[in-house]
Amino acid sequence: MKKIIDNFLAQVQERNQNEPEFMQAVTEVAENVIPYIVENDIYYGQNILLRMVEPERVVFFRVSWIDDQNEIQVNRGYRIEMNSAIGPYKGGLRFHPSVNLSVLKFLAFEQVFKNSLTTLPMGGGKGGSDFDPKGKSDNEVMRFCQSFMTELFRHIGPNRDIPAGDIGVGGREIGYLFGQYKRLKNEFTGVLTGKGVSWGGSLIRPEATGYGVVYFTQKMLENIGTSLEEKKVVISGSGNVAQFAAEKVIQLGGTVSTLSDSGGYIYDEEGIDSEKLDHVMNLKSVQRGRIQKYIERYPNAKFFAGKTPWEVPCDVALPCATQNELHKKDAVFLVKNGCVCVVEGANMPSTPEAIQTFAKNKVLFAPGKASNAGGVAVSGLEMAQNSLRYNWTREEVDSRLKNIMSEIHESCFEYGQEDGFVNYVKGANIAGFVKVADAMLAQGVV
Ligand code: NDP
Ligand code: 2IT
Repeated sequence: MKKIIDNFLAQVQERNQNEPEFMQAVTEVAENVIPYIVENDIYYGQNILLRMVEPERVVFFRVSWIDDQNEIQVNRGYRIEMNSAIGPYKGGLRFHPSVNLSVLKFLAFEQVFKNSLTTLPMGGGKGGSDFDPKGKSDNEVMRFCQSFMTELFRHIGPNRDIPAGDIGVGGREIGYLFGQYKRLKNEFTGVLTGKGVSWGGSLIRPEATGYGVVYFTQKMLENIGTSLEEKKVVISGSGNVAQFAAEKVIQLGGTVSTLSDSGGYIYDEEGIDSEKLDHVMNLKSVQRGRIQKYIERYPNAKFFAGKTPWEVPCDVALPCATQNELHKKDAVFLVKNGCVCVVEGANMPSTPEAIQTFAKNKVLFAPGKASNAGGVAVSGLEMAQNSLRYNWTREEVDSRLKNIMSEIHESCFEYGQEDGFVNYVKGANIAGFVKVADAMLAQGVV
């Protein structure tokens, strides 16, 4: 079996030189899915995984725009249309200087499995730019978004490809992107998700990823006979996902001790309660400031520059910032300090060596493609509401989100059994694969 997997990965590597993040995501899937393919006659000999690692289409374009000093700036824009077997391409846009083809291909590849797990009819895609919104004025961000959409609009559509937010793309950016799409097409359609509620957005979409992560955590803990109540929770990031994960942990009686950004982490031993979290939300999302400023308002808390929060003792860890932010040494710290459950809010935040460390030590571990699927799931519900030309209430959307997270947990449970333990990585990869592979087989050689 190892030889089959190695041969497959060598073939993919040969075609995708200098794409380490993409290879990392493919390797994890191949290790779980190839043994399953070999065991199951209908998939064997169909080169199905080789087809799945090749994007259906990649769009790569120039984005020129004029900054506030009247200088012409040039960025790169991308959209990876990975797989449309079970629905139109769906996935976020990331604006961050680290964006490149490898990062977006790993995200698009994971999105295919994640969207399949949601039970909703969505294919997988991802896009973005190396544009850095940090330190830019609202007008600069608007001009960038308008220029970006002036090319992207011809490739997307409500039945073709439906982008949304990700790192660096929130409500403000979705607004500018939507406005430009509408001008260019002269059509008001649900072409993007994460829209404002007064112009086609869904209630609970901003909260959905973070809430979903915590609903999934609840299910994992329930399964070992415990709950989030009185648990100490360490969270990284302080953006959209981290903020609403923290909000839900607090609502469910857990204590949130840390939050972070690319400058370092804050540790508040007394716990970040809802009033303090409101302050963080204002600091990060309104003032667009640094998390370090938290200690000016709450001087009992400490700031650790340039560090990640995994050295803080906890019961539950929720990495919610970015890829490869939790390494083997961090996993060793978490195990040593008694952490029982790690649930990914970000996409691929744990390195393969960290995941192995969790597995070896029987720490419950959920991969982002399962545990952070609540965001894209509510995007799917936003698309459904747009098609119906109707809006569901908060309670309706939240209850559907809870059900979806519970069903994803069930799928991981069904496909991830291993010696009386649930291997959520294996469960998510196989359950996500089966639905897409069956659709691809039914649709012929595509
Ligand atoms: P935001 O832009 O709102 O926040 C990102 C957070 O992560 C910020 O605190 C940011 O710090 C930190 N961060 C980003 N890049 C780095 C880096 N290279 N090193 C250290 N810290 C970093 O993004 P989201 O909260 O939306 O996304 C967070 C993660 O969740 C990403 O992995 C994303 O793909 C994933 N995700 C998002 C979903 C969504 O619906 N938004 C859905 C599913 C997954 P700083 O402010 O200093 O940059
Ligand atoms: O990684 C993700 O799932 C997202 N950024 C959300 C994608 C979406 O289409 O809502």
